[in-house]
This record gives sequence, structure tokens and C-alpha cells, in this order.
Amino acid sequence: AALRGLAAAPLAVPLLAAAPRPARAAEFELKYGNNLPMTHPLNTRASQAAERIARESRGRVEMRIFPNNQLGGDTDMLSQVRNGALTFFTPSALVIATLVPAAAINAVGFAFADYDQVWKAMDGKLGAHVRAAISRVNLFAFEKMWDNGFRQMTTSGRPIETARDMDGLKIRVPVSPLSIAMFKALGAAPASLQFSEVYSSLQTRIVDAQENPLPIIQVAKLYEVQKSCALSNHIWDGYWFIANGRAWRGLPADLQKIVSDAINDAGMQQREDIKTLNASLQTDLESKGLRFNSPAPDSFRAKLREAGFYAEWKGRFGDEAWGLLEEAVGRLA
Ligand code: X2X
Repeated sequence: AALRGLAAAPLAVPLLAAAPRPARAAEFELKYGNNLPMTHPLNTRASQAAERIARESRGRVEMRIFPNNQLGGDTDMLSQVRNGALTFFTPSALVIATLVPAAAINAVGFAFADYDQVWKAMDGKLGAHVRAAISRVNLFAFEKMWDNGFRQMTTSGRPIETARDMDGLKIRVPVSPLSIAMFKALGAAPASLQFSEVYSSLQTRIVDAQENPLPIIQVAKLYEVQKSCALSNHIWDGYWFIANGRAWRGLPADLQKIVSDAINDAGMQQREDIKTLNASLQTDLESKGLRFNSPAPDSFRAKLREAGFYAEWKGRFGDEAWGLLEEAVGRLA
């Protein structure tokens, strides 16, 4: 099958595969790359999906996971899933937005108040809008988005209490135009770095701060190189589970159903995992030395408004997408 040819492309690094290989090669070898350690729920649930796919397809389909940036950073994996070297990739909405600008809509600063708003929007019209945009670049996005989480800010020095504390702060953000624009509007000095470089850039003080959801701060051990964590909830971020369009269409319908059921169900369970972790992680991270504070969002929102951030991004996303976002979260700009 076509996919077998793709699996033999030079970009394959089978020695680094996370899953053991069965004795006989499967008819369809689906390679899935991501940027997170195996201990993150994204990977534990994807591993279970891989087992289910092997079982239900009776070995015809094998999904192999390449976690933790083994195949390169997000930018590399995005081009690999486009050219077929990877079958699947889970870019954060922030990251796929470098290719599909509409996808950053869920990451508008301080938009979502809670998970009820998030999943209603992303499983509903706003998510459908983004999936359609993703399909136009010949990638297939599965129905259910996976959770990254509400992003929080950590620093190596004093805590961030109000927007004023952002002044000149050297903060790492993902490779994402929206993140750069937002942190500039807040007065900070943001730098885009691949996730694979975050720990070392904090350790060597190339940057003094970063922002990520608590589960990532834990599995990537960022508490070892950061002191304070402001529970700012400034962005809700999720992962789109995407497939190379040609590879996806090359899979027979019965196998497509097995794969998409397994992946969507795993995504729903992964959302629950993150929810559970969010409830317990603060205590755990405190015991590892991270200090927490909960800044009120008002000063941050006001600064973004004054800087024209909402007006500018409303223009960029367009009235249709912005309208769908405001339908879910209320008026923003
Ligand atoms: O790079 C990050 O900060 C991460 C892991 O949250 C994303 O994938 C955007």
C-alpha cells in the first residue's frame, strides 16, 4: 500500500520508536509524532488508542508513536505530516496556526472562562470552522480536539501579580504569531522557541519565563528551573489530532472508522485526565518548590484592549470566526 512506501522514507527513525514492533509488518504503518514526554496523558491515551487499533484491525494497522520531539520540533513535524513522512501529528492550535491562521482563534487572550465554554465551542461551530480551514491545506483533523490546557505563566524570579509585572519580561512562547503579538501587547519581550528547547533555555537564562498548562510544567519538570507560577489562565490551548490528507484517504473506509473511533474516544478520555490533573497538580508542584499566586485578569485584559490587541485580531480572524468565538464566550472587543 502507499503508506508502506511512506514509512520507508528516510525521515523514519525506527530505532527511537516507543512501541515494540510486531514480528510481521502491518499492512498500514501509521507514524504519529508529538512534542510531549510519554508520561503526559496525550501519550498514555494515544498508546491505548494504538493498542485498540491493532486489535480491532486484526493487525492490519499499526500506529507507532514517536513522542518527545524524537522526530524534530513542532516546525519539523508540521512539514513531515504535510509531506507524508508522518501520518499523524498533534500540533497545538498555536502551532498549526503558522500554517492555518484561523486555528489560533481559541487562543485569543482571556477569552474562555471555563471548560464548559471551551468544549461547547470546540466540539461545535467554532471547532467546525477551524477543521474546515485545516482541510483546505490537505490535512485531515479528527473531530475531537485533545486538551493541552489553560496556559499559566512561570518565572525564575518574582511572581507576576498584575500586567505591570510583564514589562520587559523575557518570556519564551511557542512558535506562534498570536503568542508573540499578545505578549508584546502586554509589554513583555517574548521569544519564540520550540518546546524541545524550553527547559535548557530557562536553565541557561536565555529567557526568564515561560507559559504552559500545569500538566506540561510537571511532565517536562519545568519546576526545576522556575520559581513562581501565576495562575493566569491567559490562553486555552488544545491539540488538533491531524493526519496527512493523502495517507488518510488511502486508508479503506472500515479501517478509517476503526482509527477515528479509537482516536476520538482516546481524546475524550485524555480531556478527563487533564481535568483530574488540574485539580491535583498545584499541591504536587508546590511540594516541588514552585510558588503559586492567582492574579486577577482585569489588568491584563485592560492592557490588551488599550494596545489594540482584540481589535487587531478580530480583523485578522474576520467577522465570521470572531462572531463564533463571541457566541461562545461573550463580547471581547
Ligand atoms: O510548546 C509548548 O509550549 C506546548 C507544549 O504547550 C505546545 O505544544 C504549544
